[in-house]
Amino acid sequence: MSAVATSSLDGFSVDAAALVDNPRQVAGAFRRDGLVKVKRILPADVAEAVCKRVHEELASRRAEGDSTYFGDVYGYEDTGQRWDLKLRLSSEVKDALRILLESLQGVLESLRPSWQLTELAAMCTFPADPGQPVHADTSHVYDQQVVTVFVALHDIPAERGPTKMYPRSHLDGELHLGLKEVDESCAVLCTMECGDCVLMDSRLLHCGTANKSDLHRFLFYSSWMPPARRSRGSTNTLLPEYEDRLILVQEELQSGSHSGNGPHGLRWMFEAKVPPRLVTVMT
Ligand SMILES: O=C(O)CCC(=O)C(=O)O
Ligand SMILES: [Fe+2]
Repeated sequence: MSAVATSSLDGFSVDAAALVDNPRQVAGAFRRDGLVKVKRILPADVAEAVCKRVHEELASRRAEGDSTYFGDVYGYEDTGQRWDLKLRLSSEVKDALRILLESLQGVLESLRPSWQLTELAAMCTFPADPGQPVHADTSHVYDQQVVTVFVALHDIPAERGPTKMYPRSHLDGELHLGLKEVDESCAVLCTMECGDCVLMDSRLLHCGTANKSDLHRFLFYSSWMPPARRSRGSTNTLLPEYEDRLILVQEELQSGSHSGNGPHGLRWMFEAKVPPRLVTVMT
């Protein structure tokens, strides 16, 4: 990590309750800054269950040696300290997604009317991972907004390799074209407690920092893009069976039904476009 002081993440943070009470305001801040940290969006036991699942899947996928289950993270898998593990929709992952989407639906709705799952994975680092170069996951010129939700599956203090982000860099053409350098004094280190998350616009400049601790660092992440558009770049860490299948749509409530909780009487569904149906994820 750079010796230059980083800015505080506090100015980009909200409590989970604010997402439900003021979704448009949070969406506005996200549009402007390219990131929002949400404190305690997942209960610790739900995050810990996903963490356990990631440990198990990572061990078995590595033993199998099948690269289908791993995303491309700048070749760091070669050193064995960084693994981008594609996840199945196990019961632990579904529980976590359902709770995340319940809180996030108002913000997502404020940004766009519908979304499609484009990544579902865990970014895992181990002690001595050197960290990544600063990058954007998608192009600010060619790609539409993709929202990535990074969830801490345990506490992530500075030495355990949190993600570093550069607020407002997602819309800065000169930065993206390499016409100027990132300003380290504006960077924020996304330290988190178990169950916190950071929403990131995938065009934002960011990097995983070095894991200087003697512990693993696991981030559970999902990314959402406008439906039926292929994203490019590294934003496609998704098992093939889920590609182009899982969408979030607004549905008019049946008259007399009061079960929906989105604004304007709309309700978010998580459904498969083709069988098998996975509506149960959101219900
Ligand atoms: O490890 C992290 O914190 C971020 C990972 C990342 O940005 C990537 O692999 O594209
Ligand atoms: Fe990235």
